Amino acid sequence: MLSFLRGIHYISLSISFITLFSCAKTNDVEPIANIVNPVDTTNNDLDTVYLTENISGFILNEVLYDPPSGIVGDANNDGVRDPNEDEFVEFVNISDSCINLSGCKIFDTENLNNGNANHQFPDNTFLSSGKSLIVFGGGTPNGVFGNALVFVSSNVVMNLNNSGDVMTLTDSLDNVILTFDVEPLSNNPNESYTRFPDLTGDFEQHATAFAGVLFSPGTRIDGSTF
Ligand SMILES: [Ca+2]
Ligand SMILES: [Ca+2]
Ligand SMILES: [Ca+2]
Ligand SMILES: [Ca+2]
Repeated sequence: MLSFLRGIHYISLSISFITLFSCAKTNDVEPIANIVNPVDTTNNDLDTVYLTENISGFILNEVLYDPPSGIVGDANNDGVRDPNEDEFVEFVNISDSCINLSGCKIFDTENLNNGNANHQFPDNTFLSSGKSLIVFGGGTPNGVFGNALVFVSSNVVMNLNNSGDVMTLTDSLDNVILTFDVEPLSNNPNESYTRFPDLTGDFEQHATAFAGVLFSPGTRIDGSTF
């Protein structure tokens, strides 16, 4: 475990240099030598921080665990509707910092129990303040998606069971950052659940929130960019 932490420490120091270039507006990189507890203490709104339990403002805004039937369910826009590949989760960085997601992981219940992440964000994954990020279950996403950072699940499809499942996001040290429980909403909606209003509201079915539109990966419910 100690050697593992040393490895993380080494990687974090390496990334700190890259950070300066990946978030162009960064002029005050939060000291990350204290990787176990890297609280954002800077005030200039332009720093870069790791996603940890101590960072607020990383919002889960939309979840499509039940892609609609037929080609309208082709959420990743690769020409094929697939019940697992077209699943997605959408996050938005509403903090005033650039967030480093390197090494953060996404699990469904089954894989949380066996310790194998469905998705792990690669090194040098930085989400700028105000920007969105989506992770599709799989496939070959095709489109702009509101200029979001776009990923496909790196290890295995997310497989968020319509009948009940929990999506868990952890930081790079395996601390749980947030969870989304499908169970209270497990009504096979054939559309996504989105916060309504975006970012601040409770989760509602997307077509109810906005005039029959079934999902909006990377954008606000009305298709505009974050
Ligand atoms: Ca599903
Ligand atoms: Ca597709
Ligand atoms: Ca599952
Ligand atoms: Ca959306």
